[in-house]
Amino acid sequence: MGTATQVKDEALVERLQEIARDLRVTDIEMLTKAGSGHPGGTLSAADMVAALYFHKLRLKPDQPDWPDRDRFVLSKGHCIPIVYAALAKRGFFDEQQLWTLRKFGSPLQGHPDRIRCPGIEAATGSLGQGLSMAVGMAIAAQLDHQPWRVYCMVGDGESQAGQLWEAAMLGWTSTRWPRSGGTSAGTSARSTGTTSPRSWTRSTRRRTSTIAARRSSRTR
Ligand SMILES: Cc1ncc(C[n+]2csc(CCOP(=O)(O)OP(=O)(O)O)c2C)c(N)n1
Repeated sequence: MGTATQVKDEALVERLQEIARDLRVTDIEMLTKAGSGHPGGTLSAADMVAALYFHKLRLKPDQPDWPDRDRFVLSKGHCIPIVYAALAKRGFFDEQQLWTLRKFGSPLQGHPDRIRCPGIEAATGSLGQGLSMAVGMAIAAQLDHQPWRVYCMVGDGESQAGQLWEAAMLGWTSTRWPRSGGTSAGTSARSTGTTSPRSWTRSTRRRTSTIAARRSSRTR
């Protein structure tokens, strides 16, 4: 049984590697045609983008706003061309659109446009903000007892932004909020605390102002 699973996984990995290779080629062609962009960050994201769009994410390309879809937030928004390549390959829009990257009036801009480009969940590009949006979406799903999941990709340089740490803290804390009735958010089994979002906000505010007061007394 172990061997059979292994073979199946190898076939999947091989298929995803092939897709990632195609995405890389498309990415470089797009950037070359546009005459600008971020080859390093886009190429390094290819494997994960292939795994997300061709294995993990539950999506309906003909219905980009399907309410139960999984969400993907590319926090390092400057790397969006590799996602455009994946979206076109999945059928969210015509592949010919790819050659309009960064052109005036195109829905495929150098940073993602949630309103104009199908399949985009968040307008990102100002580094450090995407995880906050993703955590907000995940909390919304959790509070509404929705089954969809949220994935977020951040850059290693971007990880130095303090806002990311704050978003991670909020995400972790939200797994401790109690859920009334529903069990669908995936984290409900881990729900052990008795904190409600409102009382959590109050106590965090108190803790934050205590830390700020301590800091200012140290600097005096
Ligand atoms: C708040 C903010 N500061 C600066 C930039 C400019 N900027 C664009 S890409 C980049 C480097 C990002 O590095 P990393 O997060 O490691 O991403 P990768 O190397 O994967 O492209 C910077 C500083 C920005 N987009 N947002």
